[in-house]
Amino acid sequence: MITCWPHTRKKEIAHIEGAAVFLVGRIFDHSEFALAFTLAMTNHGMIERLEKGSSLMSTDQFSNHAQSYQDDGVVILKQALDAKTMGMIEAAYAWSHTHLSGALQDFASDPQERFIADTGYSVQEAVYLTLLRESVLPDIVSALFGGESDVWYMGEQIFYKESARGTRRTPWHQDSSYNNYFGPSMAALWIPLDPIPRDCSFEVVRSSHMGTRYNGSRFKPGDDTAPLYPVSQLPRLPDIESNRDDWEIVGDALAPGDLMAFHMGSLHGGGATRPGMRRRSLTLRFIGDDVVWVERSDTPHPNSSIARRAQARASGKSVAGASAGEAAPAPLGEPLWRSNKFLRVRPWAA
Ligand SMILES: O=C(O)CCC(=O)C(=O)O
Repeated sequence: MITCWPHTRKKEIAHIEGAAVFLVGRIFDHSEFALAFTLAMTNHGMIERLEKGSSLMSTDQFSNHAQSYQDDGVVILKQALDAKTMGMIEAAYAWSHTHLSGALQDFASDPQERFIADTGYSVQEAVYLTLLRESVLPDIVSALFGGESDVWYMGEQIFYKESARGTRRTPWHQDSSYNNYFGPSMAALWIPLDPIPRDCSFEVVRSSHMGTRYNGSRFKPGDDTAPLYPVSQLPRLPDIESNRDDWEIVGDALAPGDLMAFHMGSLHGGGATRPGMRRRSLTLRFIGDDVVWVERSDTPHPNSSIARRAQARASGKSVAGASAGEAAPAPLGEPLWRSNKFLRVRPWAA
């Protein structure tokens, strides 16, 4: 039997809010395995604001978000990071931006636009080691996972957008379409390094981590839903941007010190930037002990960033993890952490 997590259009979400739903099962492309998930009985608030000027959130405060994180696949944490942590984040971002890798993705839609993303797994670099060992970020992830699981680091991604005329949107997509692992305990921390107005901010479709998994976007200028996999059973991404009212979109104006945590199966995208504006963000990805290798055998479009990433890896360049179109380093269904390929960050693997 195949049981899917519920679809995530607004009207359908209304059916699951306020009710306890026990769901077993999940399709991971061609493979299937069971997951158990209990959804909240309460109609929860997703965004909790701290008083401006208050000190760091305590671990308890992060734990208070665990249920809404599991239900919604996203939480916004305002002023969760102090100046010291932001200094560590700035240092890590600066290192990545000055050491662009073979996995560099250029998404600019015209020559004047600067819109790049770069992905790495830089645990050999002091700035990343310090950030992972000493900052509160892995503790936030541990709390959002419910405090029971160890936490492993999967790699970082920087985004940089700047143009005199403004940059295009980051197309809606799910990270899970690009990777060959999945499970309940997955978290990406999206951390802005510049103040970001609401219309330029990062956005996530609420509870979409429990819905359909779509074909990826290959970020083609002028066609945001152009499929990553030309031949695939995964349905083409819906045109969320043209039908925003049909989707429960979570986002807010953000400032340094804020962050958004999202499940890597969530539909997410990023606003266009305004003329002259610079928007820098760092995404850090983590998993818990219930994340397993899944099949992702579709062949990515040759003119896609994911294909270029695979080529970079094949030519010996350091590129994070394993991704779509590449063989999993361990048997399907096996927890990732057993591969010993990823740094355990909580408890710290001294
Ligand atoms: O910053 C953005 O606009 C998009 C970020 C994103 O897609 C990610 O962090 O996975």
